[in-house]
Amino acid sequence: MEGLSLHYFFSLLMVTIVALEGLAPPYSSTATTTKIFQFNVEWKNVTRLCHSRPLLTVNGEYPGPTIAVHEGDNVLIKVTNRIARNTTIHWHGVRQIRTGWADGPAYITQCPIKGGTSYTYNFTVLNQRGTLFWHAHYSWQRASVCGAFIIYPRMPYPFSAPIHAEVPIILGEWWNVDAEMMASEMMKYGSGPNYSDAYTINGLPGPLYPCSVKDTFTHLVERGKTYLLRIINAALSDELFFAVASHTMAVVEVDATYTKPYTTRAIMVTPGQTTNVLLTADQIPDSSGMFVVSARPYRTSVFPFNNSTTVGFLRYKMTKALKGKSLNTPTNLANDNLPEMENTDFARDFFVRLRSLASTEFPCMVPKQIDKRVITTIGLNLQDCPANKICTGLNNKSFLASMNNQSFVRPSTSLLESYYMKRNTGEYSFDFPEKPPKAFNYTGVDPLKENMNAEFGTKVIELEYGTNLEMVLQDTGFLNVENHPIHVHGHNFFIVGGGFGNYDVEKDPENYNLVDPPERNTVGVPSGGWAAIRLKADNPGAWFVHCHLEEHTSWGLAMAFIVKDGSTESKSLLPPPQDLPSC
Ligand SMILES: *[C@@H]1O[C@H](CO)[C@@H](O)[C@H](O)[C@H]1NC(C)=O
Ligand SMILES: *[C@@H]1O[C@H](CO)[C@@H](O)[C@H](O)[C@H]1NC(C)=O
Ligand SMILES: *[C@@H]1O[C@H](CO)[C@@H](O)[C@H](O)[C@H]1NC(C)=O
Ligand SMILES: *[C@@H]1O[C@H](CO)[C@@H](O)[C@H](O)[C@H]1NC(C)=O
Ligand SMILES: *[C@@H]1O[C@H](CO)[C@@H](O)[C@H](O)[C@H]1NC(C)=O
Ligand SMILES: *[C@@H]1O[C@H](CO)[C@@H](O)[C@H](O)[C@H]1NC(C)=O
Ligand SMILES: *[C@@H]1O[C@H](CO)[C@@H](O)[C@H](O)[C@H]1NC(C)=O
Ligand SMILES: *[C@@H]1O[C@H](CO)[C@@H](O)[C@H](O)[C@H]1NC(C)=O
Ligand SMILES: *[C@@H]1O[C@H](CO)[C@@H](O)[C@H](O)[C@H]1NC(C)=O
Ligand SMILES: [Cu+2]
Repeated sequence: MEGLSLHYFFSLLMVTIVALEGLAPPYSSTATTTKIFQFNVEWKNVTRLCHSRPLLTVNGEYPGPTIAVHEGDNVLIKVTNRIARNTTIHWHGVRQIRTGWADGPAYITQCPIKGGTSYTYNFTVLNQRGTLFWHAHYSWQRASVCGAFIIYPRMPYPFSAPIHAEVPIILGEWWNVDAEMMASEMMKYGSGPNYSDAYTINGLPGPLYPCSVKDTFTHLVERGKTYLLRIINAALSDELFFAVASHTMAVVEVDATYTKPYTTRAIMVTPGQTTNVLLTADQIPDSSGMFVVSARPYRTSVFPFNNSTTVGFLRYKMTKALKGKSLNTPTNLANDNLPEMENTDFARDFFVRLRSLASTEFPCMVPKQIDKRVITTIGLNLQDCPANKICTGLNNKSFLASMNNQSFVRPSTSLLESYYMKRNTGEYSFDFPEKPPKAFNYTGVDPLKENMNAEFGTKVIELEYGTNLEMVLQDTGFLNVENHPIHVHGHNFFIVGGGFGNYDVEKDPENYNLVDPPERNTVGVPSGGWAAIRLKADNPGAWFVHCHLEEHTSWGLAMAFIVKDGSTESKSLLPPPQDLPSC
C-alpha cells in the first residue's frame, strides 16, 4: 500500500510538472500495463545518396518505429515476417528475466521466424529505465531493421535540470547495396566486408554526402531550455564520436542505467551502446540559427572504411532577441567538439571517467566477491584456406575472429531449446576454455605471425544460478589491435577495470573500482588493452556474448553462457511459448 500511495503521489506531482513543461509522455504512472505492438518485417523502396533500393524495414519505417513503455510493463510485440527470408528481432539490453525465449538472437534463443509466419515476443521490463534499442538479430539485417526502445521510469529522473523535450538520435550506416547479400559474399570468400556508403543520424546522411542536403537531421530547440538526447549507436561496424558544436553535454545515463553526470565536449559510443545526455541550448547562434550536430568513426582497425562525417543541425527557434536577419543555410559544417578519428586519448578518458550514479535509490550492485574468473582473448584470426575453397582475405586466407581461439559456430537449432529439452546432439559442448589456451604477448606487434588460425566450435560455459562471474576481455594484436564492443545478453555487467597492454592477474585487480563502476550491457574494450567485467548470473537461460561489430560476430567472435535454473520457480526459466518458431 505504501508503495502504491507513493506512486500516486509522484504521479500527481509529475502531472503538474508535465503540464508546466509540456512533457509527454509522463515520467511515471500508477499501474503497469500490457503494451501491444505489431511489427511487420517488409521491404520498402528507400532513396539515399541518389540510390533507390528496396530496404528491409519494420512497418515501412527507416529507422524503425520507437517502442516506448514504462518500467514494469508487460510488452507483447507480434513480429510478422513478410519477406522471403528468415528474420528475428532482439530487444537489445532488455534483461528478459526468465523470458529468454523472447531475447531474439537466431539459433541462440530461437529458430528464425520464417517468411509468412509470426512470433509474439512476450516479456516484462523489470528494474530498468532509460534508452535501449531493438534490432534484427539475423545475418546483417540490423543494418536497417532497428529502432529506439525507451523505458520511462516510475520515479522522476534524478537530473537537476527540468527536461523540455526528449530527442531520440539513432546513429547508423547506409549501404547502397543489400547488407545481407554483402555478408554472405564476405563469408563465402573469407574476405573483408565492403564498408558503408554513409553514416546517418536518424537515417539521414546530411550535407557532406552526395544528393543529401534534403536528407539532413534537424531539430528545433528553444534558447535556455534543456533537452534529453537519447543517443543510440545502431551502426554495424563503427564506434562513433558524437558532438554538438559549441555546446557541452552531460552524460546522465548509459545502456539504461543512470550515471554520475559527466560533462564532456563529445561522447564515444560503440555499436550496441546507448548514451543519454542533457544538453542546454545556452549559446547565441549566428544568423543561420544553426549549430552542427555530427558523428564520425572512432577508428582503431586498419581495415578500409568510409572516412566521412554525418552532419545534422540544432536549429534555435528565433525569438525576438535572436531575430533580425533571415535564415541562411550554414556554410561552416565543422565541429570543433568532434574528436579526430584516431583520438584514442579521448576514447580512453571517456571510458575511465564514466561512473554509476550509485545513489540510495539506484545503488550500484557490483559483486564485491567473485565465484569464477574467466579470462578470454578477443581478436581476429587469419585462417588457412581449405583445399576446396577460394579465399580472398589477406594472403589468400580467410578472415575469422575468436574468443580464446574458439571461433563460434552457430548450431543448426536454438541452443536454448536444445538445452531446455535436454537434447544435446553433440552440436555444442560445455568446455569453453576459461583462460587463453596459449599464453603469449597478446597485444605485441604481430604476435604469432606464422599461425593465426582459430579452432571452430560451439563451446559454452554453464553457470550455477547466482554465480558472481568476472570476465576479463583481452584484445589481441592478430592483424591489428582494435576496440571491440563486447555485448552480453540477458545481464548487465559492471566494468570494474580496464587498461592498455596485457592484463596482469596479480596487479590489475588491486586497481578495480568496486564502488561505482559503470553498469552496461556493452563494453568497448580498449584497443590493444583489456577490460574486466563482473556480473551476477541470476537469469536462467542461454545468453549470447559477442562483439557488436557485425563482421566480427559473423567471423566467430562470440560464445554463450548457460545459466542454470535456481532453487525455486521464480528463479527458473519459463516454459517456451506455444508459437516459438522451430527449425
Ligand atoms: C520498388 O520499386 C520497384 C521498381 O520501381 C518496384 O518494382 C517494386 O515493386 C517496389 N517495391 C516496393 C516494396 O514498393
Ligand atoms: C505472456 O507470458 C506470460 C508469462 O510470463 C503469460 O502468462 C501470458 O499468457 C503470455 N501472454 C501471451 C499473450 O502469450
Ligand atoms: C563489394 O565490393 C567489391 C569491390 O568493389 C564488389 O566487387 C562487390 O560486388 C561488392 N559486394 C557487394 C555485395 O556489393
Ligand atoms: C564514402 O561514400 C561516399 C558515397 O556515399 C563517397 O562519395 C565517398 O567517396 C566515400 N568515401 C570514402 C573515403 O570511401
Ligand atoms: C580522413 O580524411 C581526412 C580529410 O580528407 C584526412 O585528413 C584523414 O587523414 C583521413 N583519415 C583516415 C583515417 O583515413
Ligand atoms: C593468391 O592467389 C592468386 C591466384 O591463385 C595468386 O596469383 C597470388 O599469387 C596469391 N597470392 C598470395 C599472396 O599468395
Ligand atoms: C609486448 O609487446 C609490446 C610491443 O611489441 C612490448 O612493448 C611489450 O613490452 C611486450 N610485453 C611483454 C610482456 O613482453
Ligand atoms: C588456435 O587453434 C589453432 C587450431 O587448432 C592452432 O593451430 C593455434 O595454434 C591456436 N592458437 C592459439 C593462440 O591458441
Ligand atoms: C530459415 O531458417 C530455417 C531454419 O533454420 C532453415 O531451414 C531455412 O533454410 C532458412 N531459410 C532461408 C530462406 O534462409
Ligand atoms: Cu570486434
